[in-house]
Amino acid sequence: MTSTISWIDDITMTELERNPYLVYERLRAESPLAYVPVLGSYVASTADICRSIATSPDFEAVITKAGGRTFGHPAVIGVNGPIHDDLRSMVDPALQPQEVDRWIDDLVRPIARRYLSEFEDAGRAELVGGYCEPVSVRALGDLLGLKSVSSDKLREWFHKLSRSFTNAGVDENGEFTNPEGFDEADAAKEEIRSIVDPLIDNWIVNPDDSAISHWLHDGMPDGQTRDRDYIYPTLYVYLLGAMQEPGHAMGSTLVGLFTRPDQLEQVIDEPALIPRAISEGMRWTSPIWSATARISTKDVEIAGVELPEGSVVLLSYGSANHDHTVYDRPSEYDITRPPLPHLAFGAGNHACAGIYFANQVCRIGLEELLETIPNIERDTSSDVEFWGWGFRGPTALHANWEV
Ligand code: 261
Repeated sequence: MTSTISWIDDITMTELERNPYLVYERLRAESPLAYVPVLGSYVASTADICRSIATSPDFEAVITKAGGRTFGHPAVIGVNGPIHDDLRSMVDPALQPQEVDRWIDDLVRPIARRYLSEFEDAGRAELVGGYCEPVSVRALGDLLGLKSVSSDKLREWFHKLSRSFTNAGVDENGEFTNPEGFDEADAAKEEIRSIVDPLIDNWIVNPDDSAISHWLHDGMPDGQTRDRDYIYPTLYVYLLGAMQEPGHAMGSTLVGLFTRPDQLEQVIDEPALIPRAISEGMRWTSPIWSATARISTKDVEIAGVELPEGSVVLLSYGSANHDHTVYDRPSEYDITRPPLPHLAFGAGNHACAGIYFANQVCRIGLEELLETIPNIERDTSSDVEFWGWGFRGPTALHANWEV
């Protein structure tokens, strides 16, 4: 038996986190369903393979190894069958479009205006930390019932959970190469429990309109509530992805628009184009770039690769959304491209539950920003840096305008 040393064996977490696009362009071309040693699992990188695995009866959901280490069990993204059905029945009601439409404007618009008022007269701002992230966490935090937790604290939590969840590097024995990378999230989870446990104690006896209160009570027999240990892993899913990703989506959409000043001007003149701009932003830099996985429930052959039962496959939707067989010039942000569906919210029975809510938060956030500061420009004295392989978005976005 001979073994071939491949460039795939040399992929590092650092290069994926800095810029996964070059590596993944080559994976799509040469090995679209590849075993990647540093990740300790298979990776699906094309639109076709991601979609077929996400919707296949021969696979079910599984949480990634670092994800499971971070969230514990049962997290909604990593369970199947009756537990998944129950967790979806717990989170879905508040996220239904006709429900969201009743309160989304009253929830998000005042939040957006409040953060804008902090810098609109300054003529300059760093929009990721000063606007996109605070609007994202405050909207969801208020919905969940975490009004007493500051936006800065919610931001700190998602950053710590995010770095831990994507601390995926393993050695040749499958052991984490950076076990200390989980420490900050372990500490954050302790802090989360110290703050949320007393809120739960109160919601058990005094239910209110907050989402977490509904998670505890809805669908339970009279006088019973869901166990908090059963709810926490899914709350961590929210405190990471649902807190972080609308902010990533707003930030990436703005960076994309700044690469096309003509299109930015069009969107400012015609705010009805904002949903199109957001959809293209999420295709261009998908916030959940490679954070979910499936496991084969039998031996299967996909794209010429024999996968034994029990093979874990990471769904790299951020790569699928740059598949040149689907999108022309995929690395360009362009709101005029044909509005083909993308995979930023996944597919199949584990597709995102918050798709409508997240889109509305982003829409209202960008409507308020562009209406208040229609002469906004990117501050070109510094470059925009993106970071992340599991989750991806701009780390900072400096803008300025005449006041
Ligand atoms: C709300 C979605 O959150 C996540 C999605 C995928 C991985 C981790 C998450 O927290």
